[in-house]
Amino acid sequence: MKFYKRDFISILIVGVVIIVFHVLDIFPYIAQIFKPIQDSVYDSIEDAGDVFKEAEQKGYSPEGGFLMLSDFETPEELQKWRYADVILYQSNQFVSSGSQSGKVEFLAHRGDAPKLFLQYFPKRWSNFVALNFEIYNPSESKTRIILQIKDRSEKRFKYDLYLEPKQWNQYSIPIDDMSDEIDIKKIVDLNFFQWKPSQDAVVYIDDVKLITSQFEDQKVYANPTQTQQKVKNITSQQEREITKTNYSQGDAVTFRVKNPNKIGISNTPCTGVIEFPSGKVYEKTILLLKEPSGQDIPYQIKANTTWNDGSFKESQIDFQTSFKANEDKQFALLYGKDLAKMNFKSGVTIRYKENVIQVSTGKLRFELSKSHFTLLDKAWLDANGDGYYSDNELVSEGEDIIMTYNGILYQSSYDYSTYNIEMVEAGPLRSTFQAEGYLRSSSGYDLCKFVALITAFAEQSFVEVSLDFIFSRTAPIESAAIFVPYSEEISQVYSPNTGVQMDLPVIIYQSDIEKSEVRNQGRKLFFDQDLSRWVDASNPKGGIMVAVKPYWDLSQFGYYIQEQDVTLMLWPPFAQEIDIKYTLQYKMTRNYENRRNQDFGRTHDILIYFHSSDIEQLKTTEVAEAFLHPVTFISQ
Ligand SMILES: [Ca+2]
Ligand SMILES: [Ca+2]
Repeated sequence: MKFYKRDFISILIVGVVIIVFHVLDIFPYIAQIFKPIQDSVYDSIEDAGDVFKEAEQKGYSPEGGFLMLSDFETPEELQKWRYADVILYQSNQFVSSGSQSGKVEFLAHRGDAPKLFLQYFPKRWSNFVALNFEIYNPSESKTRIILQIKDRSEKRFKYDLYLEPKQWNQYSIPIDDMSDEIDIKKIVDLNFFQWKPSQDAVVYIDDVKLITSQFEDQKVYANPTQTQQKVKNITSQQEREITKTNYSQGDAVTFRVKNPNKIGISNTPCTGVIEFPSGKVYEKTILLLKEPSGQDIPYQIKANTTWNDGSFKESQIDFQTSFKANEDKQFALLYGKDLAKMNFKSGVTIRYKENVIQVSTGKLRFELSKSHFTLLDKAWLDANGDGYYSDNELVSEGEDIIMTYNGILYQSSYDYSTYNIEMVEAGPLRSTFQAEGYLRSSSGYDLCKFVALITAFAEQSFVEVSLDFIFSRTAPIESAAIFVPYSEEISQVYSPNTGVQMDLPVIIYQSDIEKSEVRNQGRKLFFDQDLSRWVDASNPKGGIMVAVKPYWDLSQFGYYIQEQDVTLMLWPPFAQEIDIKYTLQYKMTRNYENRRNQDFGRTHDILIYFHSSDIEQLKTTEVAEAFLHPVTFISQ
């Protein structure tokens, strides 16, 4: 099948990129030069999978966005460093992360420059955005240390570190700044030294790492001092806004985005495709996205197609912005070398753990199981906004896709053998994972294949799930459902066209075109209109909204809500059996309003939104409508 092939190729490409970048490039290099500690850190270099897994456990976290060069946690760490007129110990006296740091004594009156060299690191730094490290100065006065980085041709990048007394000094030095002076693909020396010190000096060093654009530190950095002008505080709130707005008016692509809804929508994720002229925008070209007001806003961009010279042609851009009712806004994307780069921290954090992939958006944290598909295996909503996800903020656990055929349940959660999950897109504003497997019975029989794209957005507490069911044989299905448990007790259910329901359980069901009904406690209420494509189940403290866009052109669907779960009935059991293979062949509309992952041939787009108290349904309505009727891009 066409889709399957493309799908397979994209996974293959992602796989190859990961292997090429992380294994061929960095790992063997480290393995080769890491001789003294190779055995303890990288056990089996032959097997890429093992190395990757092993490395994840040892703090090499490409997905977390950093390569730890030295954290001083083990005695072997000291072997990573070489020193001249310096004494280096492991110490737990002042520690910035973990339980150990490196205590460094620079000895006076020996050589001109007591020096500490890092011996093992990748030479290619172009894949990273900054060198991060922290130094504690225990003395009473400011201490000066010099960071020096050399490339193969002995060119030097020097950087004065004026360490504030009695505190950790946190540095994040942009690789871009180094690239003006040295070749960042051929770094051979990284050292810290003092120049002709008049007395011995002690400092503590920790957490030396190279970070990628995916890196997000939870800690708030201390303000860099005035003298450290090149130091970029990558995690401050201001950085998320604008750092520099001085740009020379030059090349730009303008485009308009329209909100088709009769209500205003705030901070809605916008995804669209824009086209650049030939020879203008390359991977490293600095771009600034301007709101109509002139303000710079964060964006995420990738080329879908390129011109012959490799410059970006059709490119997908993601950002978030607010619209008034039916508003149509014009944006400008400026490019050119005179622009000052805008820096913003990644809003979506991804951590690979042993059994799950953990995704945090700043509002919602969820886990995707690595062993079987339970949609969001667990989800937490930071309801009190304190930046932590506490146990009592767990909102859902153990979701499932369930179909029934011949009276037997087939569930996504039963497939432990063919199931696979991959990250297919990652960025500061949006990250997407692809899961696939089979709907399987408890006795191990498969009904159909499923592919799901799960998309998370920075600072949002909703997740989009695009689903595709692939049937290789005819099977009259009795029902198809998404089961979403909610951790708190649900006390009311709202769906716009059928009103508020207080008695649970309740079935809200569209039986035919412009015919819907509400069933609870043996009663049936009929409505002469289509059931709305979203439902909210809540209590006074919070709730869960589920919305669906079915791309199969069938009128029946519904919701079944019990006290602690919401079931989205993609095909309700009250309707007749349905031959989905036939449906997928002849009853599909391919008119996708969703521009996200637009090449994906889906049967359904689903939104799961967790929220805190919203009795008026204001924000919930906004989120639902923006999902069902997303903003449209109008190119000029
Ligand atoms: Ca440490
Ligand atoms: Ca919290």
